[in-house]
Amino acid sequence: MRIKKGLSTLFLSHQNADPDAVGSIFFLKNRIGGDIGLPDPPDEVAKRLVKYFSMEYTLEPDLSKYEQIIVIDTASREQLRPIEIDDVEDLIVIDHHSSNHWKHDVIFQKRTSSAEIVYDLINPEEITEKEAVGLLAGIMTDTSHFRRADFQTFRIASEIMEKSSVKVEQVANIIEKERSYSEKICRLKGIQRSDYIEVNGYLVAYTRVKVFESSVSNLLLNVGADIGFTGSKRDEMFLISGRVNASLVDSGIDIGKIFKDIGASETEISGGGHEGAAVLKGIGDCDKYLKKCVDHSVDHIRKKGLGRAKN
Ligand SMILES: [Mn+2]
Repeated sequence: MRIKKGLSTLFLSHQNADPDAVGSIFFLKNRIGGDIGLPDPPDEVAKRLVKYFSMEYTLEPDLSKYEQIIVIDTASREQLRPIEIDDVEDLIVIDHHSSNHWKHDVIFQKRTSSAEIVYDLINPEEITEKEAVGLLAGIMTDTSHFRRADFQTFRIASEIMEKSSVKVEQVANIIEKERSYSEKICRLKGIQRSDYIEVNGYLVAYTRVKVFESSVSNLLLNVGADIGFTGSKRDEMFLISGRVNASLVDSGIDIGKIFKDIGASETEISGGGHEGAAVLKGIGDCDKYLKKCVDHSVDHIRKKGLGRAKN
């Protein structure tokens, strides 16, 4: 399984595409050419990148038109829905999520971002400013601004900066615009409506908002929760964003796996992501699944025998 130049190529990535997805696709598309398809519009931060790149994508790609399909930063085919993909011969999956469960061969590496994998795949001698911003944006957002970075992250970030003269601040200025008024309101309401339970000294907080679920889950951790869940519902659908702080991740709590397990037990639900950040979504009652998320994480804390003094 090799990426081939000269074939008509379609790039795909996951629902609610993040800067790692968009930045990695932009770079690879620049190098080998092709079209971009997404299941739904990108997340708020990735939208800023799309605008900066003047990147075009389609929400309803015709898969039969292409000789080669490259799926990036996507742990499972469920995360491409409503785009349905068969096991076509020239399907290439590039991913770094430990929850990856494609049955297909995957260019998988345990890296902190997909941007690092595509950079190493191409190993470019030169890199344009936009490419550099895209890759660095993916690396920075997937590592929480280098907090989860390892030595390979820094090697690649350093090479990209050396080859492009792009600095971290320039990327930060693009991806860190002031929060919109509606996001600020959602964050305030999220805190207002939040509740929490305590288990063995750990705080599990949960709340509901209409949008900006991941922003509100991050906020729950910022204000002191060890685990945060933010649910939203739209018509029949619900979406829950989950976050776990670094110390619980180090103790073996993996919210990506917890969500994947919940998703695997029911047909209308899918879940996945990273150890510290993941999404559960599907058709069903949001409150019921919020409670399920809380119950599962409490079980995991208890089963692992984790405990902490309340000081
Ligand atoms: Mn990623």
